[in-house]
Amino acid sequence: MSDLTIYHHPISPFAATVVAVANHFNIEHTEYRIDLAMGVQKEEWFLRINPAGKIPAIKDGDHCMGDSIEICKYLVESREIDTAFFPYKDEQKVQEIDDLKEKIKNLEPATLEIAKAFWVEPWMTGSPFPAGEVGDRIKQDIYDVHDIMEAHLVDNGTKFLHDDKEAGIIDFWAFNLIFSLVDKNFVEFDRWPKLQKWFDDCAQIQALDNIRTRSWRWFKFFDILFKTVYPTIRCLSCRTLGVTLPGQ
Ligand SMILES: N[C@@H](CCC(=O)N[C@@H](CS)C(=O)NCC(=O)O)C(=O)O
Repeated sequence: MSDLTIYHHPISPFAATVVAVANHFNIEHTEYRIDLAMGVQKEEWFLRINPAGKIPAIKDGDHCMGDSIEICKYLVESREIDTAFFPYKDEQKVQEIDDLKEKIKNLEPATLEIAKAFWVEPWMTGSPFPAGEVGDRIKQDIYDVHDIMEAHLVDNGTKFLHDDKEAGIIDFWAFNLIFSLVDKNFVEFDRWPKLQKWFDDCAQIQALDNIRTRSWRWFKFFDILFKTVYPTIRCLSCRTLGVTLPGQ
């Protein structure tokens, strides 16, 4: 058995990034699913692995850490995989990669906000979908990041975000976040042709295609759970108690 354990949840785009990178570089590992709905990420044993109480996290022998990009950097460096994916020996390139991440850092909160507002909350709590201006406002944050990525691809003239031939650490991270929204039809690329092309190129990479397919299956499973099982339970328990919840 491998000494590396990746703590994840199958519909977390951040965890998907780490699993995809481990698979891309054939890094032997074991996956451990954290039940986020049950709050396992806040249990004491897990907080010892990642004090932030979030997935992804890893335990590699005695070394524990969290944060998707930091984990990916660590995996590549500790296994001495010195490629354009993350050329850790080249200080200037590492700085460029960090600057790029900084430039599009809003991708993280914007993705979480859309997933929460358009998926988790409506299906889990029965609250209404954000429609019209409210919905547009929530999507605007991600579209601002799309603008930045489109401009970066045009200026850089590269196929991927920081290299022309090989997808890199930021491509893996950004692709996983973006497909989690694209596949649920929450966002589209009509106004961003370069970004669309970048997305299609990333989608050809085997490890990314595999994790996307797996996430999609789990998404369908949770969709059924949220759309049918939870509302039925809510409806039955409300009838029993004689109360009406918003959205019913
Ligand atoms: N910056 C972190 C974000 C990780 C994150 O937000 N993970 C979410 C799942 S998608 C989580 O664990 N949420 C549980 C919680 O906040 O209780 C990363 O890149 O790893």
